[in-house]
Amino acid sequence: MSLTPDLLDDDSRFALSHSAASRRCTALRRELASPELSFLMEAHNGLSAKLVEEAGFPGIWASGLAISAALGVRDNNEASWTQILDILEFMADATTLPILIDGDTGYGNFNNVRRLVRKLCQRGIAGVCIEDKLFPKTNSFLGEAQPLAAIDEFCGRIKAGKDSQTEEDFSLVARIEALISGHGLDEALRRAEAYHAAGADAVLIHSKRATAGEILAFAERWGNRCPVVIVPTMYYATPTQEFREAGISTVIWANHNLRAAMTAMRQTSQRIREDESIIEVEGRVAGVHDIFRLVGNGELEEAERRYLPRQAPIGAVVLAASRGNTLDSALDRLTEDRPKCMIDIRGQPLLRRLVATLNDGGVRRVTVVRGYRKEAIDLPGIAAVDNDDYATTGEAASLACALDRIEDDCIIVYGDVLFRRYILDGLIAASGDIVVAVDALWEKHGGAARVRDLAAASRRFSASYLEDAPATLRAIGGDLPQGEVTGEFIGMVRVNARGAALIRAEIAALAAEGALAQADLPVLLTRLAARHDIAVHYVTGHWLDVDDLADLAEARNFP
Ligand code: SPV
Ligand code: MG
Repeated sequence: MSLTPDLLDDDSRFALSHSAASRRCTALRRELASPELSFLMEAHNGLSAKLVEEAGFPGIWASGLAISAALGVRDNNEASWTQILDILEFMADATTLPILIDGDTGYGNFNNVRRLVRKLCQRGIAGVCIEDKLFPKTNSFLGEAQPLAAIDEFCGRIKAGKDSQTEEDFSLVARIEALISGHGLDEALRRAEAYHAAGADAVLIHSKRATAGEILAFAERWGNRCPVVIVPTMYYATPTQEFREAGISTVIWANHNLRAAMTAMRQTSQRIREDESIIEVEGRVAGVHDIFRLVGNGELEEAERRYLPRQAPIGAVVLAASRGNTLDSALDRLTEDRPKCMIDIRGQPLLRRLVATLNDGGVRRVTVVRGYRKEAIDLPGIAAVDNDDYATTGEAASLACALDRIEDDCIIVYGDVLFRRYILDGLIAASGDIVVAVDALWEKHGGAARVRDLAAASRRFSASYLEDAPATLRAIGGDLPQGEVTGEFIGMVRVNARGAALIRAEIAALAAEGALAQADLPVLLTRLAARHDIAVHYVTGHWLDVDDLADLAEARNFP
């Protein structure tokens, strides 16, 4: 079994994270010490750190210039050392690679270096590079003859850093700026000797010349007394093989991710600004799913499965294949070019409102069965299946088209219904394999001419707090004897996995009898009620279906 940090007690967790930090320190130390030429690649935040790892580099250079620039400030210690530390924490969390941080001058004297090194070890940073200049520093490629630190003072910083590391293999790289500041090779070698003697694990010899002559000369005279690190930003044309042959330990590609990002962002911004469109750049930029993959959304989904309370995913099948019942010619005209579910209700198609209520209630996978004017049903976030025989078939046949969508908990609902969210919540929470929503206040709802799916149940609605006897369905239909009617079916059903199986079987039976085409949802439910318990969930208003202009007006006032 592999141990994950969450399963461990505090001591073990400390040991584990401690060993992860140790592993990174050891990995960087190995890269520095190995006779092979190694490469560290610049990163300036968590994302670029991930990309460096993805590219296969063995380690990261957390460049002061790049981190500062990414923060929009100068490479002059304008970002505080703790702000840099925060960025480093994101970078360390984002990768498993060892990180060598560009620690500038150590942000002060020996005392600042001590605290810096302790904090770096705590955060799993594998090494620090400090340069023999004075705080606040200036980037090496700016100006001439920048003042250098006195050798003994800088050696104190090195010793203080090495004495403060809490990870055995933490590395301190001493950076020599003598060549940059115009002091020549002898001074560079004198400093290298002193820094090595003070305990530096490697020296970084920096140069701003366009050719590698002085670097190669340094390497030759230094004779590998300790590993040599270089930064060929300015002498970039030198073949890498020459560094290898010179016995260089590590090459730092110091700022190329930041510069590449600048070029890409500049071009992209300009293009979008000019085009007032993103169509041209779409194929040239990383896809959003690339982002999700890189930052590990897959792991989060897995963790959600492990840690969040289990909720069966709830789907919905919306029956919207027919043109829809209309009781007046005005509504007829509105449905000439679209099905009723696409009629506008205060700036939004009715179906969009219905889907929004479903989504708000946690119903995510919504499938709409289309038929009449199917091209008009074109909403984001829904799946569509088509009943192309919509003109000669009814709701049961439409439902049959979506049978593979009815699994686990699922709402089956007419496409021209609106209801308050709590009705959906209640239906989802109600127990029963198949539960139908029935309005007990049906007589108050709509005019006498309304076409109703009346329902008869084993008991009437009760407003009593104590009433908890289950109500089961006897039948749904337009012609039930008046005395038996206990409410009006509102066109919403909830099924669970067993209920879905019952519906599938009943649809198969209807098909076998040649009765599927003509069957509507009330017929299907009434047949099921004859042999199984279909639960009735009573509601009291707060829903409507759109059958005439009055309904439409009411719908337009619906919250
Ligand atoms: C950095 O990347 O911040 C460096 C290297 O220190 S350089 O910019 O070349 O000085
Ligand atoms: Mg720097």
